[in-house]
Amino acid sequence: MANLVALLTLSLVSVWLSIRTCMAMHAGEEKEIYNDNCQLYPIIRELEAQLKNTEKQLDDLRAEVRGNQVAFGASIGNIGNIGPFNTDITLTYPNVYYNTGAYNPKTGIFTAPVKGVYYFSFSGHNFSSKPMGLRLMKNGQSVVMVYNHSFGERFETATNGMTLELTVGDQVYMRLSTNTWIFDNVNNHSTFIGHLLFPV
Ligand SMILES: *[C@@H]1O[C@H](CO)[C@@H](O)[C@H](O)[C@H]1NC(C)=O
Ligand SMILES: *[C@@H]1O[C@H](CO)[C@@H](O)[C@H](O)[C@H]1NC(C)=O
Ligand SMILES: CC(=O)N[C@H]1CO[C@H](CO)[C@@H](O)[C@@H]1O
Repeated sequence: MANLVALLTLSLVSVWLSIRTCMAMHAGEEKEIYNDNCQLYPIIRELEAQLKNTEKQLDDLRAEVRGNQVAFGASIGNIGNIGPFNTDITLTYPNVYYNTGAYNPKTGIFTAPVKGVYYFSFSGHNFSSKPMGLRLMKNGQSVVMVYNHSFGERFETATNGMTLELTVGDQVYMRLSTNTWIFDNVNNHSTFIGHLLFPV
């Protein structure tokens, strides 16, 4: 759509330029000739008004496109173990790599600013002596999860993700399951990301 407006602007500018050229060519001539060839002042004024209007529409479009750019990516970072707790908890990922603002690093909650289709994914890391359970949540409902049973003495990373349609105000966040642990350090193994794919 922005291309279309750019094209329209370009054609208006070229018409306006050719009229200006015509006026310039006849500028020194008799008034009648000038009138014959270039009775164009009203047209120019009209075109200028249209051009201004087009510029305004272009600015509005730019603002709309900016509003439709939504993305964040964060990790738990250098915190160590989280859990186990005797209830599910919402995880926070305070180490923000990028955030258009819809993700709150203090609460760990992403709030959809526009209606659209979004993609979320997460990864969780731990030493597999104890289980790790992670759920991707939408408004209190579990969407997808990973759950790892304890498997002995080795490090494991589990990931999952999903495409979701959200309306304005929908909340997406991560929950750590009861009696499970998650771990992260300076290597940023445990991450949570989300992108708007397209508005609907
Ligand atoms: C997670 O990894 C840390 C560091 O290795 C370890 O201390 C902790 O016990 C692990 N947690 C689980 C649930 O395995
Ligand atoms: C993890 O994130 C921190 C903070 O952004 C950064 O300083 C560090 O280099 C990252 N670690 C890795 C392994 O990329
Ligand atoms: C961290 C952890 O518990 N990892 C385990 C996840 O589940 C698979 C399949 O049961 C195991 O192979 C991993 O050790």
